[in-house]
Amino acid sequence: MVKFIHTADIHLGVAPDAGRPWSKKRQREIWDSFAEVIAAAKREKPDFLFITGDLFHAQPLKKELAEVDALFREIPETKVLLIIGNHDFLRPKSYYLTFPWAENIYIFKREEADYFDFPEKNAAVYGLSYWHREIRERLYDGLHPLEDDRINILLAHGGDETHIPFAAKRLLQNGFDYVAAGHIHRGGWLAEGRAVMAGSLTPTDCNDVGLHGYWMGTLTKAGAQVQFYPIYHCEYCHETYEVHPGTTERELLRWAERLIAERPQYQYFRLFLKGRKDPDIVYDLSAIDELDRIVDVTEQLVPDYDYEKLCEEYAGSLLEAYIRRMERKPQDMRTKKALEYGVNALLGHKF
Ligand SMILES: [Mn+2]
Repeated sequence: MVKFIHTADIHLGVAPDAGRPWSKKRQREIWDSFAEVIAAAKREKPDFLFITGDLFHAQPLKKELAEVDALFREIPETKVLLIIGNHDFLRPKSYYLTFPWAENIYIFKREEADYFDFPEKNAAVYGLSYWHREIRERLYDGLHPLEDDRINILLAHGGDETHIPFAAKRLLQNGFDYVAAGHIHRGGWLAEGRAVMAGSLTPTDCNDVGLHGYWMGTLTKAGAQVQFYPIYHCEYCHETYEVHPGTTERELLRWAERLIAERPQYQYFRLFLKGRKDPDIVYDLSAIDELDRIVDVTEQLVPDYDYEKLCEEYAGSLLEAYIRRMERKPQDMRTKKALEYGVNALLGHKF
């Protein structure tokens, strides 16, 4: 039996929400999240820690490798298996290649599939590292484990068109017992109980919504028992407010303030205003924008025009002619949009 922890896409070094007051704090929290995984390993003493790519957001400095190496030295009983992803991909001068790593670190250093054999655990771990920013070839498809009797684990990074496309099902058919993948920041099972996309350890971008964390479990030739463990340093939430023509600025501000007050401290918000608004009102959203934990606020409002009234007001003008003309067309979504955009343009509103 093999016990393991699996994480990916930690993106150490990134400072999310650039320009916002909490950006530095979030950068530090990403390191803290990684230290939390190490703490879990210290407690749980898994045989392996799988890191399936993008440990760093960009090419790491030597001192940054010294930081992670020191963390790995805290868990000498756990073997750390590391593949390098597309963000911090290997190049001839990468410190990854020359750093004097602790003995429990196993790095896949080639872009061709390789493996580490652990006969004492009856396990073999396969993988490869990126030497390019993009790899379009399906490098995992032709890969078969060498010894059927071993618990064969594949560490993979990619899964989209420009980063080693693969289908988990195919890799399992090739004979792997478990696929631990990285790259796609939204994690989840790729094949229930047999292949998992770790998801980023903690969100690195305000569009990485939902919970993030690491995976831990046990693996035998007969199957896996693996669970997701969330890390609550940061969760991005996208929230929508339904605006109507009577909505006031104060009402919008109250809504944002309520979110900040009522929701957990670790949540950060992107706000979206949807619906219809009075065409004469321009909301000043700077007060909302200045609130803590509000990443940004986006207006996606359509003006609530009274076209009859506009025709009266602008009788004899191009605007009236345009509205009348559009009224003669079939009244589908497209006509309505065209009418709205045309009127916006003619009235000089910016939407
Ligand atoms: Mn990646």
